[in-house]
Amino acid sequence: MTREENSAAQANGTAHFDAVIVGAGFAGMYMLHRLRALGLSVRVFETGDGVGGTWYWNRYPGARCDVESLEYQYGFSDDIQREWNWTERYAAQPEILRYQNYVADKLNLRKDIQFSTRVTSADYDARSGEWTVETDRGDRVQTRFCIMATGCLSAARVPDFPGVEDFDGETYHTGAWPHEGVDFTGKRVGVIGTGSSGVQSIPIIAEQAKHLTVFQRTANFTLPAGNRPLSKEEITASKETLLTDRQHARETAGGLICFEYNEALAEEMTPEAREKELRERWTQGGFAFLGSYGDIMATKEANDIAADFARAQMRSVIKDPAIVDILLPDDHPVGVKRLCLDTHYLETFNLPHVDIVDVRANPIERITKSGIVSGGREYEVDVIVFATGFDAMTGAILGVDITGRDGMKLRDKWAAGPRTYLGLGSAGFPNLFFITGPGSPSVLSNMIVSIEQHVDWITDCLSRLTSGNVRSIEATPDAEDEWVAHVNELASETLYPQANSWYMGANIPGKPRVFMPYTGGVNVYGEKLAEVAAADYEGFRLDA
Ligand code: NA7
Repeated sequence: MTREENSAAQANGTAHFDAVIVGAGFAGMYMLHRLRALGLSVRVFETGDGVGGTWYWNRYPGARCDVESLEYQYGFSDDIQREWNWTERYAAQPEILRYQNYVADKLNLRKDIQFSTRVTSADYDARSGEWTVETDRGDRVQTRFCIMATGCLSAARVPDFPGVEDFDGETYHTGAWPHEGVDFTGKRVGVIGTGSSGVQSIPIIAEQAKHLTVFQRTANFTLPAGNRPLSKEEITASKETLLTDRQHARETAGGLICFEYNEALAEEMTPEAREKELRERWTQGGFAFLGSYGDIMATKEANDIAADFARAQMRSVIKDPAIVDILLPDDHPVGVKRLCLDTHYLETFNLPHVDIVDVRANPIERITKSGIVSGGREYEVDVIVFATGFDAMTGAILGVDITGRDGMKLRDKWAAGPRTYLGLGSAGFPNLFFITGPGSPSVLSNMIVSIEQHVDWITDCLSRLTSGNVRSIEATPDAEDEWVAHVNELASETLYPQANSWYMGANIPGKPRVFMPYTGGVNVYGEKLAEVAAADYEGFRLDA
């Protein structure tokens, strides 16, 4: 926009920025920091009244990251990593949110963030090459670059149960938890959902509730988190190596260095060696288990060995054989739905005041004034907790009405599933970027590593555009088609598509079944990003 156009826009009440960022979680915060350093004018819009994204909203009891805290932190700043001390192997939500607020203070980020504001639409005007962004607060701003830092698990979703509005008691969703907390003391509680949020919150809710009924649709593999306080020695040692560790993490498939993948194939190992590997990794806790041998996610036979081992461990904790039958997963390979890290989850079902209802066998029919009906029986409760997950990966992006070139709606373009080039951009939507978008490693990796990878790439790209007199960048349809096909092909070589997971959009009735993340690994993906940039953004069209 020329100076004259900018003045005219301001006279019309339309502010202009070089870049608008949607969302102030880990991605939006770092993106803002990098773009300000480039000298760009930036405005961040954030729905919450504080920074944090996922960690701002998910305040349910027991909320904790399933990636170790020493790896789940920014790696771009030596100062930040030296000043901040984590206390536990896996950080709890309040500690992560404190960290994000500390970073926001340190980098003075808030002055460019408009809180309590939801972006409602973004429209591209090909003539001016500008996006017009509107919000639910009546803002209307123009920007050259629009960056969706909206997160992969941020559109919380309550299933469309008939009668849900008739319920007389309290209802909560784990992903939009009240800031003042919830006291379950003396109450009959129903929790619907047994993904990570259910698995983390159920043991703590059970400590307070008079009675707890858990409604489970899919039995999940849970394995011990092995959480513990971090020692002073571990913290000190991590500070010496964090920046090199982060580089090292980018060279791994998962963006993690807390464990290594065993490359030997299951059939190349003796049964004793496999058992030893599985047991050690199970005891270590966390996702190391999935690295027990090289083909665990590739063949059913190899996966079955690990799944049987996991079921045996789980079975040993549960006392009642009838509950074993409900809690043990048997309809999907281990690891193809997100593994849930367990802290006293399975033991909770040994308590006399905790019941589990199999809603796969008896689906929830309706919610009444006083409870939940499944299998023709009403379970009376005072409180319902929906731990029912998110419209993952695309929900928050498509929650904004995005219109690109020639009036094309992103919602229409993605009606049969998301289409991106590299998970970063989509043909027909110039200068629009997604951070950790569908088609990138995102949720299959350490999110902070993937966020930094994308933010660094976008920053270099914008630097190239603004200094090189390039007005716009846009994925070409051919490059996008090839990338979508490549992502699908890689996924089809794994066991991932064999489960009804949110990775596949399968948790939302009517959502297209497409495996959304890139399974090739952060390392391979990073090489591709670097090649594309080195070839002057090959696969993108640059217009002067
Ligand atoms: P998830 O993992 O999507 O879990 C949601 C749970 O809710 C899961 O058990 C679902 O069963 C269940 N669900 C969803 N809809 C229904 C209906 N209609 N009836 C019964 N049960 C239902 O979300 P979380 O918040 O736990 O975790 C999200 C991610 O955050 C997690 O993977 C980590 O990466 C961190 P389903 O399995 O679909 O049969």
